[in-house]
Order: sequence, then structure tokens, then C-alpha cells
Amino acid sequence: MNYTDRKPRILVSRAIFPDVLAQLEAVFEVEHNQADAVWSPRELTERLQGKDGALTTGGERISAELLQACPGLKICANMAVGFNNFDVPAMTAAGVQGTNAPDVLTETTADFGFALMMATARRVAESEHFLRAGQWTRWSYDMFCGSDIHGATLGILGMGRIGQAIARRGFHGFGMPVIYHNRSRLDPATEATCGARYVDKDTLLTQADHLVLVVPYSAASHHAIGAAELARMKPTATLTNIARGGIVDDAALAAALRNRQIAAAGLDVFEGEPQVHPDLLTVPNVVLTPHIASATLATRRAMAQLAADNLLRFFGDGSVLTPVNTLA
Ligand code: 8YV
Repeated sequence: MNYTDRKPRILVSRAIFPDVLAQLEAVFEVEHNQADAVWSPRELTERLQGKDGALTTGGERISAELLQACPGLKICANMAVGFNNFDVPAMTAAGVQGTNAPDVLTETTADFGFALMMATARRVAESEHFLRAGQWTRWSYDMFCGSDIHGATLGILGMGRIGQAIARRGFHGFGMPVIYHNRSRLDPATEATCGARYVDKDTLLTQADHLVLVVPYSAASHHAIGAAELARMKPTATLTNIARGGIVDDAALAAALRNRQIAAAGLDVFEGEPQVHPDLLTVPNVVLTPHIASATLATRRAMAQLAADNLLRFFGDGSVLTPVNTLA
């Protein structure tokens, strides 16, 4: 396609920072969604008709069916590091470039993972609810006793950029022995920087005092933590999920929390979010947050900018900064 006769047409499928949108509007013909409606797959497909590119967030599914109905589409730039909303093989087959937004959110997301783990272990949310409910009438020796972070064994499932950033915090900041399991083992220099030791999955489950999930979602990681895995964990352990819903079997987790099979959990992501499994809403020993691990203004701005830059470069010189697939 030669864009000398017309501007490339772009769909921005959710509300974004106005100044980032303005950069796109200076170069492209843009249909935006600053009202921030959540479109059904059908409406998304309809709005993508005649579009050359899209800026998406992690919530919009780019399926084989959608791609077939939108033959003009050439690029989808995700404002998220995770891209399990993309059917990548179908995009590659259709000649559609996919990009994600890595790196810019690593430290912010690791901060939040650590905060959620600490809130979970030290029962911050549970005790705050108790106080707000007017139930705090006296001190007692075992009131809201949790478990220590410092010196405890930090377990990490998935040791990519965010997993490594969490490991560094635990090892250097809190003196935690760090164990991890991942598809592939890190090189010895990176392991040393993170103070992390590679173990098999069962060792991770049985030895971690605080287990943090940072693995990408795929068919292979679906329910990587279910009833059998929870049964292998220490009864004093905590589980923190900042990766994706679906990695944990939420029903099995709610049962394990209710039965005190594990001590507590911190969840930022859920199967079928923004719906939350009703059993999780009634167990006290879980901290629940609405998918905000990357939510600082600076980081969300950087994510939006990176997605926009991918579109600007793609329609400028044909390159992209952070591809998730390679086109022939
Ligand atoms: C996003 C995320 O906020 O980057 C990711 O993969 O999960 C979050 O940072 C979310 O996906 C919306 O795009």
C-alpha cells in the first residue's frame, strides 16, 4: 500500500492519553474511543473495517476470525507486554505485524508484585477492613500475625524481565533466598545478579515461602497452579499472581484459601476478568486488586507511547520497535 494518496487509517480501541492520541492524529486518520466503551468482538471487527492499523490494549482479542474479516489490517500495536489476546500464528499467516510494550513497565510491575506479596504476607488488606469495620477495640499478641518477607524463600514461576526484577528486589533488598522455575534456565551471570537458583517446578512449589507468578499466559501455562499444585505448597506459604488470569485455577485457589491449605494469596489478575470468581470475594485471606500492576502514570504513558511509536515507525519506514512476530 502506498500512503502518498491517503493517510493510513488507524483504530485506537480504548481511551488513551490525549497527547499520545494527538501524535497519531497528526499523521493518521484516526478513529478513537476516548469514551472508553468496551466493544464486543463483533463491534471491534466492524470498526476495523477499512483500517490499516490498530492500537489495542490487552483486552481486545485479535482472532483468526477477526483477521479474516479485516483483510486491510497490517499492524496491531498492543499497549501491553502480554499479547495472549493476539492469535500470533493467524496474524503471521495473514501478514499482520504484531507489537507489544515490553521493558517500559518492568520495574513498575515488579514494584507492584512485591507490594502485593508483602500486603498478602502481612495481611494489610484484611486488617484494614477490620479497622474500617470498627472491630479494633484492643491490642492482642496474635492479632493479624502474618509471615516475614525478609529471609523467607522467594519462589518465582516465570523468570523473564519482570521475574528477574522481583528477584533482585527480594535478594538485594530483603535478603531472600530466591528459587525459580522457567522454560529455560538463565545464564549464570544473570542468575548471580538476581541471586536466583533454578529448581524444578515441584521444588519451587514445596520450598517457596512466597510464590510469585510472572509467567506469560498460553495453553501450556493454563492452570499451571491448580488443586494439585496448591496441595504441594507449604500451609504457611503465600501465592501472588500478577501475570494473567487462567494461570491459576481460581476456584481451586478459593477452596485452598478457605481450607487454609495455603496461608494467603494476592491476585491482580483473574480468570474471566473483570469478573472475579465469587468464592474469592468471600474468603478473607486474599488481597484482590483490579489488574493495576503497571498502573503508574509514567509507566502507562510510556506504554502508550511505545505502542504509538510502533505505529508511527511502521507506516513511516516499515520498521517496528518491539515485534512479536516476524513476517516473511
Ligand atoms: C496492562 C498487562 O495494563 O502489559 C500487560 O501485559 O497486563 C498490563 O500492564 C493490560 O494488559 C492492559 O493493556
